[in-house]
Amino acid sequence: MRTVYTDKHRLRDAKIEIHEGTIVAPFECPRRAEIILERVISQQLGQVLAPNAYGLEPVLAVHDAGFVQFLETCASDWAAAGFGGEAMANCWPTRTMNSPHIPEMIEGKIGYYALASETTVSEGTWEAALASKDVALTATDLVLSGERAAFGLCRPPGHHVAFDQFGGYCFLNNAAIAAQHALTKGAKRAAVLDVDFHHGNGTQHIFYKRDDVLFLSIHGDPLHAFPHFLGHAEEEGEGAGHGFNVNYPLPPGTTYDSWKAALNQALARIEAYDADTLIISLGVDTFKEDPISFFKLESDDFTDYGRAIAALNLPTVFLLEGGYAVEQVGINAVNVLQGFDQAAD
Ligand code: OKP
Ligand code: ZN
Repeated sequence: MRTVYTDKHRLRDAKIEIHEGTIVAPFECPRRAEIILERVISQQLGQVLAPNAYGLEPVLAVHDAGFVQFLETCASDWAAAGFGGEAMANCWPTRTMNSPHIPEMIEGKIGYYALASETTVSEGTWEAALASKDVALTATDLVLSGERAAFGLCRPPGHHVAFDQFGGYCFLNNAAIAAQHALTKGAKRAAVLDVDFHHGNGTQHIFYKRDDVLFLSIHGDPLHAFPHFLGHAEEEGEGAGHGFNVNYPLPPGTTYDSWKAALNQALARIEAYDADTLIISLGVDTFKEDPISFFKLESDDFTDYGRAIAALNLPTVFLLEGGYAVEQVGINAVNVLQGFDQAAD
């Protein structure tokens, strides 16, 4: 399959992350994408092409305009306020402080639009996020125009971003933007299958009341893992969307056997839904050596589940999400894609 990539991802190059009580270099770093690109090339997965520019229309189809405006000016507003370092939230409208007012001061505003504090907004972040959604949309258009599958090598990732909140290393929800784009272009039933270690809370939130996007996520139980507050099995969708949100939370130490059992259930649900377009939120932080996750997948397991996904026989868009065992993310991500290509007709 073909890969969509641009080195504009490098513009997202934050220097700090708050992690377990200390300030560390971000796990979500430019090297991740470069290693995956190197592996795509060395394995001759297929042609690598640059993204087209889509502008903001497909973004505003799933995200709040005020939120998008905030992201665009956040880093410069932070600097203009005289603050140093990178923009970060330290105060939120929590359960006891609900009000319709959006703060004007950047310190309050970033708290309003953030769902976590580990992720700073650095200079260049917005341009990188825009390029990342262009990668996702270009890969989606390859599939909509008849290719069996495509790989959007997105960076920064996207699945934690809700209608109007960013966090978890993500700024725009690439998978949600791609799914909505497919529907806008004529698809009737899109499925988003999120195999990243972390629950795709943002994608769930965006499509929670809808039945034209089936969302399924296999992830570390939120009682034990980020994003901590969403991703439980009883979250099944609301209104018309009831039954179209499916979560498979799994416990610490989960190995491939039980992970694959959840995947098989998810694949059966996608078949029953009769999806016409499949988007995979492809995080490879399920790997046993991932530094921030607790599943135990081996590199060969990624190949195996790539084959299983191909057996659905659906036009399939793979979009990169997480994966932080930097030296192995290339092998693991490309294993999924090669497994898929082996089994695809
Ligand atoms: C992004 B993606 C580490 C806790 C984790 C944020 C994790 C974001 C993961 N201190 N904090 O889903 O891979
Ligand atoms: Zn993740």
